[in-house]
Amino acid sequence: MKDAAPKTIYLKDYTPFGYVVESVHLTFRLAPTATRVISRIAFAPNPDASDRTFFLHGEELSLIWAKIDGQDVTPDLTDEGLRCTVPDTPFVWEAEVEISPQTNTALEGLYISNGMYCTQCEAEGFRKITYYPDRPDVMSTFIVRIEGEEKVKLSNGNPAGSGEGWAEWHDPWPKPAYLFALVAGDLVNHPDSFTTMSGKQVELNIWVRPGDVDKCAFGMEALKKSMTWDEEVYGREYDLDIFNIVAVDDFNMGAMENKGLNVFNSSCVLASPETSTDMNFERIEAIIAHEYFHNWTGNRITCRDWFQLCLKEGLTVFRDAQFTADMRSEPVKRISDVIDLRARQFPEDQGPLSHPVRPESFQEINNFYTATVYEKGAEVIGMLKTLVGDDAYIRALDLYFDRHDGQACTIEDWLRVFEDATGRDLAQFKLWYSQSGTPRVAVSEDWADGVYTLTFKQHTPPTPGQDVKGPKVIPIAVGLLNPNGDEVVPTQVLEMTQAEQSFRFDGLASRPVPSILRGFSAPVVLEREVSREERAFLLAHDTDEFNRWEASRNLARDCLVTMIRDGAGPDTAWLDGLERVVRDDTLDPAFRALMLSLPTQSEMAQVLFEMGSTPDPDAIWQAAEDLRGHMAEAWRGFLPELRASVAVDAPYLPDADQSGKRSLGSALLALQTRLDDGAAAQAQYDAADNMTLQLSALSHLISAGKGDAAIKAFETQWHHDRLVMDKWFGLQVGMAKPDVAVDVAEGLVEHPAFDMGNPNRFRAVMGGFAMNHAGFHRKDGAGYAFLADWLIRLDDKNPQTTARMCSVFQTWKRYDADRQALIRTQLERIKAKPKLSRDTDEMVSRILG
Ligand code: TYR
Repeated sequence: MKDAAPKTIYLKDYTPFGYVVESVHLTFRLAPTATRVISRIAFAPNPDASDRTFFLHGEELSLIWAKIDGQDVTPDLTDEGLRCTVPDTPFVWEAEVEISPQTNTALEGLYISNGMYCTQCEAEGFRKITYYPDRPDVMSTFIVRIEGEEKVKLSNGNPAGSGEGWAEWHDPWPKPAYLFALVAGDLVNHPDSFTTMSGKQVELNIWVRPGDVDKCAFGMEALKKSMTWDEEVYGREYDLDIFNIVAVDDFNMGAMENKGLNVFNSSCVLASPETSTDMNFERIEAIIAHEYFHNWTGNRITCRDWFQLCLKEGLTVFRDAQFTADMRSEPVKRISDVIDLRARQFPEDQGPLSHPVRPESFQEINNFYTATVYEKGAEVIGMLKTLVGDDAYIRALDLYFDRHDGQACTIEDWLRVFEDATGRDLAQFKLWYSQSGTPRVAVSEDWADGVYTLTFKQHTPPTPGQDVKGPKVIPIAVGLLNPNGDEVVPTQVLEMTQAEQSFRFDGLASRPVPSILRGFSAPVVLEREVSREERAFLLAHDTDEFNRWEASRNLARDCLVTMIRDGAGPDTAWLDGLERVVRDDTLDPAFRALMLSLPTQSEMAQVLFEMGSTPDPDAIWQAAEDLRGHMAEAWRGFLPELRASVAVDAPYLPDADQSGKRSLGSALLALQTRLDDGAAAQAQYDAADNMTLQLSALSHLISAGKGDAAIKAFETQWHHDRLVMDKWFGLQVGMAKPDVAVDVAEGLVEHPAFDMGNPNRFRAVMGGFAMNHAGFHRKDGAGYAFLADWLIRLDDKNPQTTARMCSVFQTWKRYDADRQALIRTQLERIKAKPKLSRDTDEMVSRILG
């Protein structure tokens, strides 16, 4: 809790800790409100450090006693830790503390979720467990003894014995404290095993509450696929005898890569066809892979300090995206990732929360687990791979693992392996890590005497704390088509390094049509005057699926803009082109479904804002409605038949093929619902034997205003299942008509199953509400006030989730003066809350600017 002025921590101030930790021995005596933690830690002076201050982090701990080399000591205690005089030779620190997992609602450190003990230590939760140098560059082996009556008691590493009321674990791999984990409870497991590439047997387990054991099989398969993939693609083998995954109901994030003991938000691991959608399955597969891949990129090689977070997260997101592309469809994965990047990272990078992929300062590190660090961090690695080529990328990664195994590293270390493996100078490329903001790249072209020239100008607008930016290295993948639609220059990567730069193409028979930024080869905004005809041409002919999709997306944006601003009718030429793609059964249904998904209302608000118009959320909503209505009418003749042609009549599988068909079917059903008063959606709802079909029908019924019966039926069917009920909460408020969204949200928080202490439930309602663009931005400000009330309420209990949710206000400067004033009032009201957490205080202050 903030008492004094919040303290800012700077990257430039890094110094190593004065001591190395040679071993850690922990004993836990579990009790809900009085758990005892006894630590024995061997320290030695660190020859690489000059400052010998002995400071151990510790928060919300009651110190019972402390000893150095067996002698009682009395350290100086503060709210943040302790200081003590210590010998200048190796010594053993011992201490006993008491903590209260039962009352830990912040879900950091050791807490109890649904009767089960679990921990979350990243980034700085270990200091709520015992006194320790809680920083990622202090690494040690751990021996952990757990005492308690719980049937199952787990920690990191390999099992090292157990008996009545105790279990011991040894982790032989040195690790920072943020990777520590402990779980204890009456859990059951879904067991399996894996033989690694060198023939070692690894025991695998997914641990869950007794009722959930039938929802583990998919996660287990995903784990084994991930293990195989990391061996085959990166040559990385697993390094312990056992790998445990635990599902936890109350969790602030998605999942956590603790060494040998991954802890998952139950929504990110439990799956069954009846309770999970295709999207859930795909996400679970990706998150299991992500956490597993961290074993090498994060655990074996970790971060020197939290400014280097992207070193493990950007790389691991990049790796999990490669994995998903290999398991499913590469273009579909790429398009979906770009949709997500634009929806979450672009607004961040273009607003008051903008920060570099490697930030240079923070007050609360929890606030920097962002789309910029994760997703833009992954884009930066994708660009690096594009620039050096696939073979050199693998050589650089091999060097990275060889050189840095067992170390806590920096972005400088990371870039140096690429420089050493390729001979390239990456000094300019490094700007991607230090400069915030989304670069804008303007394109112009010239055609004369058989020479075609593309000229690019790059510019990155100012962002908080960074007024002037230098030009970055931007890989621009380009292909050229001739007027017949044949590709005359296949994809090549233009390497832009200057503020303005031209590239020539000789020997062309006629003026080509360019396909620029294929595969979204860099996270930039392309600025180019393109006629509708040219976009329609690319929609019909581009060989790059991403750019084919992009052409249609741009046509959709243009169409919506003219409808909103000029009251024009829809662009029927684009719709004809779109119809051809949607009906082309040689194309992957998943791709066709993506072609059908329209820009979100929030995306349209950003588009209008960038064009210099003030977005009106009601007008945006209306235009999207009109456009969908028009599409439904225009396609009335073939909708039912096309939908029937992609119906799956085989037992449910969550694979790319079936889920692509269901996704296209759902997009078509959305349109059909506008024509038949919900009859087809209700029929799908009634017949559904899997959650994907059931939920898509429910969502279309709700948005048509015909959902009342299905909402009731759904609740009756699923009231016992927390994860399914999260969907029920989120969908009702997310799909509600804008004029009733606030009322729906107010009703849902009165529901007996609304539980603000459970982050999934809180996010389902509040996140779902904020996604309801026009509902949230209701003109009278009722939406803003509602959300602010709940953020104020949650802050005392769970600062991390509160702070994260504040980011829904980050785009506030897009809107009209009245709405801005209403939002400002709410932000100031949050800011004025007594005892506001450091997390929320930092977020609100940055958003206010
Ligand atoms: N390191 C985790 C991941 O991305 C994310 C995480 C971060 C989880 C902080 C929890 C947390 O408190 O895989």
